[in-house]
Amino acid sequence: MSKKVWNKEEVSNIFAKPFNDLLFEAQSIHRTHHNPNTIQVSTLLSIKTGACPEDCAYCPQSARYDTGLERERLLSLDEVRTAARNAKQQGATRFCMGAAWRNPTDRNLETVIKMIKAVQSEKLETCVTLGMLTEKQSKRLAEVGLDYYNHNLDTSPEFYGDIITTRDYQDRLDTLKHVRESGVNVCSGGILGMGENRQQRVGLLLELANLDPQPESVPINLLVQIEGTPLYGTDELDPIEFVRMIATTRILMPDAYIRLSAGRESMNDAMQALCFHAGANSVFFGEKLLTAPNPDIDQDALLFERLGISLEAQASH
Ligand code: SAM
Ligand code: DTB
Ligand code: SF4
Repeated sequence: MSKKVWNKEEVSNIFAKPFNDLLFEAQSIHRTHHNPNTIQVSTLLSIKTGACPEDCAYCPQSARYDTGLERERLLSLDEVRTAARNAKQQGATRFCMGAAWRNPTDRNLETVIKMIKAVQSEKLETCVTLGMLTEKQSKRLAEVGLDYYNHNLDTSPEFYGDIITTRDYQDRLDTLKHVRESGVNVCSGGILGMGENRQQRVGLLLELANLDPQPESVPINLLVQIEGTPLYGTDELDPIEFVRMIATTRILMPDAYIRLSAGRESMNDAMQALCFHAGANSVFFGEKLLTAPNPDIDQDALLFERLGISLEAQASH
């Protein structure tokens, strides 16, 4: 069967449905493809922080903005191992390592591969986000058994140039193609609350949903506003609009894990509960994302208990 190709009008119509219809449809699809009462948990670790040459207007790690962030050297294998053990103990099934690079050098990649192997031996799924990858680098990651590569499209092609000028949309699509063709699972999503309009949110979803095959994992981030970045002071997004985004993502990509990613610190419990009802079924666990704060584990555990949500079982490999 050939894959459905979504068009702008169809996606806009779903996004704009009456809220109750939208949530009902999203929840109905969600429960035919996933257990509605479990959530997958990943933990993030920044293995190389700050001093990034790129100019992503949201990012505290860009060298171009004074955000007060300390530049850090690449973490040691021991530091990675300790963090992975903690994550596992706290219930994470996947460990995601991020580096503030435009792209890794081949030498960087070999260092990260040692880290991936250390995480694998803790019996966790592995994910890395290192910037752009060549075809050869993707194959190398596939060879060592990396489970997921995260590379976000971030926003629609139309709005992209307002946010990043140091690499273009096609570069991102090329990296995703290399990852897909190498056999590593694709994790790709975007950020809301950057001053984009509804059509631009639809534009991001259109790009993601029309990837063939669709990403296995789709992180939807709410901008964490960091003082010193160009997007600091952007008007806050209407929470209802954010929930609509999650529901539309679920309808368009029924099999994907949809991760309620950055920005949970600024959401109240009711908004997060609505996001889970709309089809989000993954979060980042732990006090820190890469550099920005995240709810603490106890607070999340309490929320999940109140919602009757349990954590997806840890991988047996
Ligand atoms: N440097 C690599 C890259 O950009 O591909 C990997 C790390 S980068 C920090 C990973 C993702 O984090 C970005 O693509 C963006 O979607 C997200 N991100 C960064 N800063 C953010 C912020 N302030 N709020 C929300 N999401 C953010
Ligand atoms: C993603 O979409 N969100 C995560 C992960 N992929 C790498 C990163 C969020 C970063 C938030 C800002 C910070 O912690 O510096
Ligand atoms: Fe660098 Fe990634 Fe931040 Fe962009 S999002 S400035 S590439 S660390």
